[in-house]
Amino acid sequence: MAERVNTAREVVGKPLTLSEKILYSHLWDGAAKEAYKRGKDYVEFSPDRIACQDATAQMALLQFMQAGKKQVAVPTTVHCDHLIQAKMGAAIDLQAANKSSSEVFDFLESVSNKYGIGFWKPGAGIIHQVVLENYAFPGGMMIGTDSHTVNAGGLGMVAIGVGGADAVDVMAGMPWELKFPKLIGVKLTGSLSGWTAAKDVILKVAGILTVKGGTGAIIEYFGEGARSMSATGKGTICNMGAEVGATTSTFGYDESMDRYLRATNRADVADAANQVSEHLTGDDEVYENPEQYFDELIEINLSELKPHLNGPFTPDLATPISEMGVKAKENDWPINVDWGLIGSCTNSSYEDLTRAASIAKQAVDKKVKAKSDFGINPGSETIRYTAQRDGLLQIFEDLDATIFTNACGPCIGQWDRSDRKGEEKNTIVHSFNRNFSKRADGNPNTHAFVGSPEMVAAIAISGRLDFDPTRDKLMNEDGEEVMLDEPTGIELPTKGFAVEDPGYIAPNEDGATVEVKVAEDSERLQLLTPFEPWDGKNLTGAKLLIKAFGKCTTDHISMAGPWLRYRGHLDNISNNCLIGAINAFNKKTNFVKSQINGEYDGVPAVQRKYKKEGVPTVVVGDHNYGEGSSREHAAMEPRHLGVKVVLVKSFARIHETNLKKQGMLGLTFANEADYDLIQEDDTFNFIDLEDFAPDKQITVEVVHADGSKDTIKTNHTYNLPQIEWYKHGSALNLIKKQNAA
Ligand code: MIC
Ligand code: SF4
Repeated sequence: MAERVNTAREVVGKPLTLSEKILYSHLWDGAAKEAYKRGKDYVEFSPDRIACQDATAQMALLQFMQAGKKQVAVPTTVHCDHLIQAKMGAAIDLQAANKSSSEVFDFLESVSNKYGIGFWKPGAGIIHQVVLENYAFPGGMMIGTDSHTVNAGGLGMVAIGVGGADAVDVMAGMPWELKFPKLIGVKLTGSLSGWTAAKDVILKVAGILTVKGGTGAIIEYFGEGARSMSATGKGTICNMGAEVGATTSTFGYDESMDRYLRATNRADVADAANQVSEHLTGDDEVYENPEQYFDELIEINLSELKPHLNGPFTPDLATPISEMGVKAKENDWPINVDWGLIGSCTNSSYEDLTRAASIAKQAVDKKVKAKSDFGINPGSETIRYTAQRDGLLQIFEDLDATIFTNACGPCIGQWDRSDRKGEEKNTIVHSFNRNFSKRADGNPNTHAFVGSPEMVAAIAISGRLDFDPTRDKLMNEDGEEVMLDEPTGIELPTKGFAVEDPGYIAPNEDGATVEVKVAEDSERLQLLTPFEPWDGKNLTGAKLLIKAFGKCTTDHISMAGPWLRYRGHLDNISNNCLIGAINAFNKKTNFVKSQINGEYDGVPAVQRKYKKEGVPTVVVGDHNYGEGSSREHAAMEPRHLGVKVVLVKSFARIHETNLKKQGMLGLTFANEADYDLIQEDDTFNFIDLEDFAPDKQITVEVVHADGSKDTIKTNHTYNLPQIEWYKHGSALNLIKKQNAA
C-alpha cells in the first residue's frame, strides 16, 4: 500500500485524500501511471472482495453460472437476509421463511458451495452488519450487490454498491470499471452530545445534498468530530450516503476502528492497520486546506447539530425535531405514530441497541406505557446473542416490543403488519434508511419518518410525531408528568461479543462435484437465456411504453416486498415491471395506453403485447431515474420484455450501469425541457444510432400522432467497451464469448 500510495502522490502531483489513496492503490494495472480526471475518466479497479445478499445474489449467481468459471476469483460471501418476513417474532418467522423460501436458500447454498463462496444462512444477520463485523477493513476496496454496501466505509473502506453483472465481472477475474468519482469533503467539528446521534449527521447531509447531490461522488468525512464517533456510528453515516446518490462514503482510520476491529476478534487486522496508518487517512495538507482538494465542501458542527426526522416518502426531507409539530400540521401528516421500528443495516449495531434501550428502560422505570407498537431487528446473530446476554432485549420486551429476525424485515416490505391492512393514512417512525412510498408495508398512505434509534424509541413511547424529548413531558401510569433523560450508549459490549452459532457455512474446497439444481417448473428460479445482440441498425418505429412522472426509484420500477419472491425468475418478476411508475398523462400507476389497440392496461401486459408483435418501445423518465436499490431486475425486466431505450433527464449511477450491462440503450435528454415534448402516442426514430460512439450525441425523431415531428438530441455516457456490451446484447454475452475463445 505504501508504495502504491507514494507513487500515486507523485503522479497526481499533490497531497491525497483518503479516497484517492484507496482508489489508486486498487488499480487493475498496478501502480498509478496517470492522474485520472474526476467525474470523467473510466478506470479499471481490482476490488478485494464481494458481498451479495439473497435477493440480488440469485440473479448475480445465475449470471455467474453462465460465465464458465470453476471458482470465484476474489473472496465472496452470500448473505440471506432479505427474504424473511417479520410477523410474529424471530423464532416463528425464521422457521416460516426457511420453509417458504427453502428452494431459493438451497439454491444459494449449493451455488456458493460449488464456486467457493462463503454462505451466511438465514438468521445470521443483515449483510452490511455481518460484513462490518467480519470482513471490512481499513484501506480495502469492496463491491457488493446491494446499494448499502457503502456501510463498510465506517471501517475506512471504499465499498461500493453494484448490480449483479458488475459483481460477475470481478467474480470471473476481470477488472471492475468505475468512472473516477468526484470528491465531496465533510468536515466534522465539535462532538455529538445529548439526543444528537451519528444518524443526525447523515440526515442533515441528506437535507443539504438531496437525493441526487452525491451522484458520482465519494463523500469523505474528516475532522475532530469524525474521530470522536464510534466505528458503527461512522457506518450509519456511510450507509445512508446511498440516499444522496453517493458512490460511497468513507472515514480515515482512527482509534474507534482499532477498538472495533479488536472487539470483533480481528486484532491482527488492527495491528496491520496501525503499521500503515498514515496511508489509511487523508494527507494532513488535505484536511488543513480541504477547499483546495475536494470538489465540494460541507462543514457540520456536531456540537450544534440538532436531532432530525427525515420524511415522509423521501429520505432527504430533513426536519429538526423541534420544528416537526408545525411542519406536520402544515402538511397534514398524521401525528399519531403507530409503530416505532429499530433495525435495518444502517442502525442495528450493539451501540444502537444500547442507546435505544436506555430510553426504553426509562419508560419502564418511570412507568410510562409505550403508545406505539415496537419492533426490533438486530443486525446480526452476534449482536442479538450479546444483547440478549446483556439484558438489552429484555428491556424492549418489557415494553411489549416484538423482536424480529436478524434480517431486513420491514425495511424491505417483508412485514406482515398486524394492525393495518388497508390503505389508511398513518405514520410510522423507523431507524432505517429508505422511506419511499409503500416501502415498509405496501401502503401508499403510510407516512414513514427516519430517525436515530434513540429518537425512534422516544417517539414510539410518546406515540406522537411532534414529540420533542428535550422539551416535552409524558404522563405516566400514576398520572405524574415525567421527562425522558438523554440517551446513553455503550460503544462495544464490556464483556465482549459472544455468539453460539454465527450462521456461517464455508464452501467446499473443490466444488466440482457439487450439483446445482434448478427445477424446470420452478416459479422462483429460472436459468437465463442470453439477450439478443444489436443488429447494428438504426432503431425506428419505437413506441412510447410509459412516460414516468416525477420520482421513479427502483422500487417503482421493480417493487420489492411480495415481489422479492421472484428475484430468481426473470419472466415471473417481469410482471412487476414499472407497475409503480406514475404515468405522466393520467397520473395513474400501472395504467398505460397501448398503441396497438388504443386500450389502457397494466404496463407489463401492454409491453408483452408489443413484444409479441415485435414492436420496439421506449421508456421516458424524469431526474435521478432508478434511484435507490442496486437491483438489476429494474434493468433486466424491461430488457427481457422488449423495451429498447430508456430516455430520461438524469440517471442514478448504479441503475445507469445496470442498463448498460444488460444491453439496454440508456440516454439522457440533451435539453431537459424536451421531456415536455413527449406525448402519449409518440413514435421514436433513433436516426444516427448506427454511428454509436463515445461522446457523440444520438439524434431522435419524435413523431407525434398528428404527424408533426420534433427532432431532439440525446446524450449518453457509453465508452468503447460499453458500446461492445450493447453490440453483443449484454456484457455477459461478451464475457461468454471471450471465455469460449
Ligand atoms: C434496498 O435497500 O432497497 C435493498 C433491497 O437492499 C436493495 C437491494 C435489492 O433490491 O435487493 C439495495 O439497496 O440495493
Ligand atoms: Fe436490508 Fe434495508 Fe439494508 Fe436494504 S436497506 S440491505 S433492505 S436492511
